[in-house]
Amino acid sequence: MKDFLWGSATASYQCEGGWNEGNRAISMWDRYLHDNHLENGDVASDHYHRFEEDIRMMKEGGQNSYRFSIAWPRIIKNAEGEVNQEGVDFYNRVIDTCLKYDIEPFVTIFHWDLPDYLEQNGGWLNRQTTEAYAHYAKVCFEKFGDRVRLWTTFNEPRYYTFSGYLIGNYPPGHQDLQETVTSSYYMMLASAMAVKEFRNGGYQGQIGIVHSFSPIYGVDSTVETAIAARYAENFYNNWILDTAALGEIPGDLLAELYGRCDLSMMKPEDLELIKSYTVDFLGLNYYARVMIAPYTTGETTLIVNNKGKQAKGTSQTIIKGWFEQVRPESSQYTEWDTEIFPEGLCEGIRRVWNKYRLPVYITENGIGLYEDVTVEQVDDRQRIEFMDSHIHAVMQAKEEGCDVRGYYAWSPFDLYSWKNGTEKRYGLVAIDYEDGLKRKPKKSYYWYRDMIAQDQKN
Ligand code: BGP
Repeated sequence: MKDFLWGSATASYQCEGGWNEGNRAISMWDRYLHDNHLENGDVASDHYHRFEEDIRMMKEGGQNSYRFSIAWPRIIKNAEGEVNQEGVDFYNRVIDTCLKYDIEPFVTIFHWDLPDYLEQNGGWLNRQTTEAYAHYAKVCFEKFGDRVRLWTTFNEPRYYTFSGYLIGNYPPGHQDLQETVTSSYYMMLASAMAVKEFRNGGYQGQIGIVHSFSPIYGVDSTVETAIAARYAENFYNNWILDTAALGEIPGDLLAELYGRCDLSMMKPEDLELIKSYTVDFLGLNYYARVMIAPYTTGETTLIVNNKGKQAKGTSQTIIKGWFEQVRPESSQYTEWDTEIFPEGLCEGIRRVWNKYRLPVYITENGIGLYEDVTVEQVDDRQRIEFMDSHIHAVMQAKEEGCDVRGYYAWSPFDLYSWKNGTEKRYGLVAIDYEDGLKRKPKKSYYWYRDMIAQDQKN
């Protein structure tokens, strides 16, 4: 299919390494992982030094776009907003390499690596971070806007704030509804501020936002389940998508939060700005759906657990009075407890397209697996099957008339998985961390290349 973007996606902290090179400031993840002696991304995939080889492999793998994020701590040195030229030079090289290989750069401005100097000052709980972000976004547009045509303000603000402030498994590791609401709000405000900078600067191209998208399915067709599903839609999806695309925080969500939280940070002039500066497109990261039932769990106030591989079958979200997540037992699950449900991607695109009528990109989709990468070629047929079924779902939605413009595999090569480290592998290309970070294409790499070639013939 001509013009369709076939690519793969990374995030700066997860692949670059070079954490103390190029005059880079410390990020909140450096501090958190170092202080807690957890596996970190100090070296990661060493993309900082090997991006040329990695991008060349994307080209040789038939891909025509690369989604990556800019590390804020590489670009802005300190709270005063001083620009780090070495960081700018690095991303100039990355972008120019993409263009040399005819690869469309698709740039995420923020993929979770907040500079530590801002985190120490309250991070996303502090309104000043929105101003700092707007300044940083403007610097990105000014420095790279002559060559980049596709921007997104944030990667997965919901996942980021829920993990950091509700579940507490990401830094800063809190469990507090008020903080979840405040940080979410400031991120969405900051997103609108970046869109404003982008529009006012008259840059080429388009700007969107990337959402961690879980289409909600009810267990049955009762009224109670429909009401629970609405709560879940607000909780998982609407507060990001409605706010970014329609310029409105869902009213029924605000009504629910009103008694429980202090909403005084939501100033009329902010809401005006959010209303005026909506996005051009939506990026959806799809890993799985969420199935819910009405809340029946007695005294539980809030359970959001995501224990990952150690506790397969125990991940669950329950919000008192709203809904509880249900595990469809007949489904298949990955080793990391993610349901495999490709139909949800097609249905999800339909819903998003019908509701917002904005172009959609599938900005992440992939499967995390344990793999022995010492072999000559990793035979990752499970990944091929996963991608094949999900790409079919995307194409079906497209054939039905949904405006889907691209698909990005997560990820082009193995990289650091937040908190899981390097044993959870997503790459089309294997990285042998024990053997000089050698790159070796997996079977899926060639499968993806051939699939793209076939599609481009049509
Ligand atoms: C998304 C993030 C990515 C990536 C992916 C896989 O939520 O945008 O950064 O990490 O999920 O998640 P994980 O590495 O936790 O399996």
